[in-house]
Amino acid sequence: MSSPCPFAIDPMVGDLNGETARLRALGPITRIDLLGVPAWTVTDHALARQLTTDTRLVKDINAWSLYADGVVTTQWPLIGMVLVDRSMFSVDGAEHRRLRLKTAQALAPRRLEELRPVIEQLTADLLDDLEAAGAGGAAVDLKEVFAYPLPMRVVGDLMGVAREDHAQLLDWYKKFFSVMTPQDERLEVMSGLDVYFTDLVRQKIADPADDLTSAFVTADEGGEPLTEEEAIGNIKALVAAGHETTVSLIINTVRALLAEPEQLAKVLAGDVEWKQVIEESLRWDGPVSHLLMRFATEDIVVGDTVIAKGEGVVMSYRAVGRDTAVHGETADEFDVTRSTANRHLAFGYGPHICPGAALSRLEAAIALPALFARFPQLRLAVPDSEIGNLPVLTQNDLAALPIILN
Ligand code: PLO
Repeated sequence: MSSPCPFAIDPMVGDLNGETARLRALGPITRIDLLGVPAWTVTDHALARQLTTDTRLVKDINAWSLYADGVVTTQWPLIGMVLVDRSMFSVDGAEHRRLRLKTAQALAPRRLEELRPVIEQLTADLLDDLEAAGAGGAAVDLKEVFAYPLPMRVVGDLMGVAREDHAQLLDWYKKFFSVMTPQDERLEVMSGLDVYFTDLVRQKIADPADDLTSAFVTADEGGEPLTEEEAIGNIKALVAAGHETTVSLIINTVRALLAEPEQLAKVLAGDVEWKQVIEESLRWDGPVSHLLMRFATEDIVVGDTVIAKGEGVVMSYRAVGRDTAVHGETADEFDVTRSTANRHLAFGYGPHICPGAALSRLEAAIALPALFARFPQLRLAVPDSEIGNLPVLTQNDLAALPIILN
């Protein structure tokens, strides 16, 4: 591979804002080191749009030289982010459209309206739990008690995953994402998930119900049934993406507002819409720091850089959200009145753009106003500088958000 000494991404996520700034300073596309494995990463808005729509970049891991040559193996801690079943996350072109169609239909804004009362009820239940946990002015972790269970319940209901299995799934995903998990344990978690979702698919084939898993394995207006492997791959992608990211959207937004009381006041006074707040949060402190990965099927020339055939390309969406060419010189600041807020690429771009974007926006648009309506005195229980990230390299995952309710 070309230039030496790629910029090493800190697996412990000690200083996310500093890292984002340093990455951006290295230019629109730069070399990074992901736990010993080199790749390119894109930090520029225009270039991210260009490359996420470039058909010479594909998601199929077999196009990656380091994998094909046996340099990257299942011993690499991030292998689970790229070595995935055949699914809408790993396939391109016409096959990708086929694999995505049933999901796109189930997550279309009109269909999501049916979910609104369900999400409202789940939110109300969790606010009760929160009130109980924070009674008497006790500090309580908003992540653990409120934000963390909500998206899992929503995506679990959508996919037909039984409520009693959620704790097990959440525990597995925690271990899956953490770089601290020993690799043999991570591989065990991955096979646990595989067994679990294989069983789920077989059960829905035998006894279809009104959920998206059943839609995958039956013929409907979204087309013929997917194969068992495709259904399993899609479900794994949806459950992981559907719960992990929305948790961060909710708590990162709360954190940003609690750190900026004047901005919060504008929102609570109705001068700024929640919709706008959510977009600014996605831009400034979105759930995904680095999206792994696309692979070049031929040499791609980008300015004076050549992405060689077989090399991997990451999208550093956090850095992209701070692009001054799009958001101006104040791009590093959280500002709920920013006019360019909704021009972020936090959900990606191009054919693989997040199919769950509308669902996550709906969850946040229900959860956030309900939280502040119920607890108008909500405040941080620790200084903002003490809030840290989990050791998760790709995601922007707070360890906890300690708050006091009233
Ligand atoms: C999680 C493990 C699954 O077996 C495969 C999979 C598919 C979709 C990925 C997800 C994994 C990790 C989280 C990702 C999601 C798509 C969107 C989500 C990357 C690898 C984001 C953007 O965080």
